[in-house]
Amino acid sequence: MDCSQTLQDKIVNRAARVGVVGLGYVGLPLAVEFARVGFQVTGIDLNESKAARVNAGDSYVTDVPDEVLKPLASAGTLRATTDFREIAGLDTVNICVPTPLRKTKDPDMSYIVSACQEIARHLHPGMLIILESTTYPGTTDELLLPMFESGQLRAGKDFFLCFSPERVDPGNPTFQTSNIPKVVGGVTPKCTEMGALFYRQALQNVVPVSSTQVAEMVKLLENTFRMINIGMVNELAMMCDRMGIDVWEVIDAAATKPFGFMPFYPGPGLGGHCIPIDPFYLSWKTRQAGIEARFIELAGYINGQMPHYVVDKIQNALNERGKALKDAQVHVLGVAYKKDIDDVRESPALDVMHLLTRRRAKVSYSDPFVPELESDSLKLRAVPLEEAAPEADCVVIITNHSAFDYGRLLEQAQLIVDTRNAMKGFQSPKIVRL
Ligand code: SAJ
Repeated sequence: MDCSQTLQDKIVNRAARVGVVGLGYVGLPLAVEFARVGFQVTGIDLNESKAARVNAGDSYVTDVPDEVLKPLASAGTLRATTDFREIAGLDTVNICVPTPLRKTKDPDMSYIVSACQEIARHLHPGMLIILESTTYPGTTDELLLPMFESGQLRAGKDFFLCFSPERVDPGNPTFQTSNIPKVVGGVTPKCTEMGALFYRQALQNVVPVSSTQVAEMVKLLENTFRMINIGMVNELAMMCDRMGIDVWEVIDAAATKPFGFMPFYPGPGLGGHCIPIDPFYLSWKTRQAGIEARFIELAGYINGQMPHYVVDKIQNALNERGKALKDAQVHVLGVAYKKDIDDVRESPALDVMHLLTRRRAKVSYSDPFVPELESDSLKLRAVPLEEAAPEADCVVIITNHSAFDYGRLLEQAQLIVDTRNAMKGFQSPKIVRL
């Protein structure tokens, strides 16, 4: 029997030994989904403490509650290790490692390359390998395939290679890994079939596409779409501000259009490890092909300007009240990159806090999800809002967590700069909106 039939049987019978490399906010939920439907899953991560916490059933990913992880860890259906040699005993491997940008805005492929070097070392006939990390179109065929075909094994015959974009929306109460449609494209049609068969065992809706490039590009379209529209609405906010028009009212009224419109909202800048970053994987690749991705560059510039715009707004608001920004006590409300999560990666709050410090303001913060914060010269512990609000010359709302009591804030604060329209419904001369 050829190895594809063997692998298909193992997948359908749940006998395939599943591996996930990278146990972050993408990898851990994925590993859990396959363990929940009865696969023996091995998570592989460089980080000893992550592996130990998974094996103890102690989740560090908001979307994976302990009560879900613990039974799987105790039963041994999901176990974690730092030992890449375990790949030799696996039938499938999903690669869910970070794809950051270098300072030069070029893709940093080092995590993918080192994971694939380990996989190539232990590659054996009958394996299915799927890259999930967001990357430029062509990565799977141009970078991974040669690494895996360096020996005698050939894709589509001896092993199967696909790309499938991760679409995790951290903190989304409705859409989680199991019910988010899963796009998958293979190096060959047989690879696509194998990848789709694999995902169908644990996920509700699988969307096969004709190639790895299409699957890679799908993800970049999705996130570039968001980044550019956020940039456009940030620019609109600056226009409306200059013309004395309430941009929030404009957007809410435009959103009544039942077709052909999707609301995006201005904010203090673009945070997270995807939206501010992924589009630059696309612009980097298109530049190699001699095409300038001007929309991406422009939106990147505008979104990058928003922290400066917010600090100017704080300075002007203090000015109008006869206070200088220098030596003013500015309290930041919410430092995570978006509401109701604990992740501060690329958070615009960090940029705002650095800029305030550079302009000699005294900075403190409250965030129920982030007890302490360390970023370059910033080293702060969260302060309860009840304590900080009455003492601050200005409170700036950067992340509109649901847990904050905005009515109480209005009673206590002298001045509120609101970058998220969190004070919607309150009218007061104390409130300055984007
Ligand atoms: N933001 C705005 N205005 C908006 C929407 C978002 O300023 O109208 C800001 C947010 O505050 C945040 C950043 O943009 O700082 C990113 O927000 P996000 O809602 O895109 O959240 P992410 O990056 O956690 O998740 C996104 C996913 N979100 C949605 O589809 C709603 C999705 O695009 C991807 O699955 C995910 O990135 C990813 O991993 O690629």
